Amino acid sequence: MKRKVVSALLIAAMTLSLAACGSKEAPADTQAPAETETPAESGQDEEETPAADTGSGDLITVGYAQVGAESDWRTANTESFKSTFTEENGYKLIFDDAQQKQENQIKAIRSFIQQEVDYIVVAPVVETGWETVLEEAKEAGIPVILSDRMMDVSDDSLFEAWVGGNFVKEGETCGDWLAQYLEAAGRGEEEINMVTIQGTIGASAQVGRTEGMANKLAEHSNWKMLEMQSGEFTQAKGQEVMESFLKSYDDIDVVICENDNEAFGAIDAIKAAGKTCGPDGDIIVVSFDSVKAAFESMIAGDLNATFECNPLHGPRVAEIIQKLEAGETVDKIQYVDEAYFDTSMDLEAILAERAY
Ligand code: GYE
Repeated sequence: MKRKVVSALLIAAMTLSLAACGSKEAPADTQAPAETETPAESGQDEEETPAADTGSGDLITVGYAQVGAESDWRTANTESFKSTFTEENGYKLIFDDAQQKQENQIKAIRSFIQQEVDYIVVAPVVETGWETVLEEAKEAGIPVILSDRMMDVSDDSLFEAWVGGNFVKEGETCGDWLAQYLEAAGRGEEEINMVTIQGTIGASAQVGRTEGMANKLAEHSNWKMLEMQSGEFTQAKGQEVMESFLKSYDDIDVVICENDNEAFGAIDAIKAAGKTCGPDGDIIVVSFDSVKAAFESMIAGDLNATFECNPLHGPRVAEIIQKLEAGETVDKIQYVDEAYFDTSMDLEAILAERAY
C-alpha cells in the first residue's frame, strides 16, 4: 500500500479515538480512548478461535513469517498464533522466526510458496522492500495477510488484509499523557529534556510511535528532544542506548522507550548511573506495549506509564482466513482497540486480569 494510502487510512482512523481502557482511575483530564471505526476484538479477554471447517478432513496450511523473539510482546504474539493455528482447530502452522532480519523473512515466504501453503501471514520486520516476494506469492495464487506491522507497497492487491495497532495514535496518546502529567506536576511551562529509545528503524511500530510523539512535540515549544537512537526493541540494546544517553546528557527529564523491554533496560541503566526514575524519581520513563512485566515495573515505582499495543492477533487472523474461505469480503485495514496504563490506576487488579 502506498504511503499516502496508509496515511489517509491512519488519519481516518485517528479522527476516532481509542477504546476506553476500562480503568476507573485514569487521570481526569486525559482524553478517554474511545472506539475505533472497524475495531477488531480487544484482546484482553479470552478470545474465541474461529475453527476451520474440517468437514473434508483437510487442514488449512498457514505459513507465519514472524519477526523474531525480541520482546515480551513478540513472545505473546507467537504464542497467540501457535495456540490458534492448531490441528484441533483445523490448521497446520508452519512457523518461521526471522531473527529480526528481512532477508530471513523473504526466504521464509519463498519457502512457504514452494510448500504450496494455503495462506501466508507476515509480520513484516520493516515496511519497505516487499514487492518482489509478494508478486511471487500472488503469481502462485497464495493469499497474503499482514499482521502487527504494515508494509509499504505500491499495489495493495498484493495483500488481502492487515490487522494491528494504530502506532501513530499510540505515540500521540503518549504525548497527550505526558502533557497532562507534567501539567499536574506544575511543570507545564518548564523546559523538558527528552530522549527516545526507538524501535527497529523502519518498522511500522517505530515509524508510527516516533511520528505520533513528534506531532505532540510540535505542540509544546518547551519540550526538547535531545536525541533519538534505536534500541532494536530489546532490553539489552535499550540499556546500552540509555547508558550512552546518560553519559552525553546530565539533564534528561523524560525517556520515551518505543517498547516495554527497552524501558526495562533503560531503568537498569538509570539505576546503575546512580539516578532514580518513576513517579518519585529524577527521570520519567514511558513505554509502549503494556506487557505484564510493565505492570510489575509500574508497581515497583520504576515505570511511569505504558501505552498499549495488543499482540493477540492469532484469532483475528483466523477470522480473516475463515471469511476468505467462505468467500466473504474482509476489511482491508483492521485496527485493534488499545488503552494505556499509569501509576494512578489500580495496577494490581488490572495485572490480575491481564492476558499478556
Ligand atoms: O511494540 C515490540 C515488538 O511490532 C508492535 O514489536 C510490534 C512491536 C512491539 O518487538 O515490543
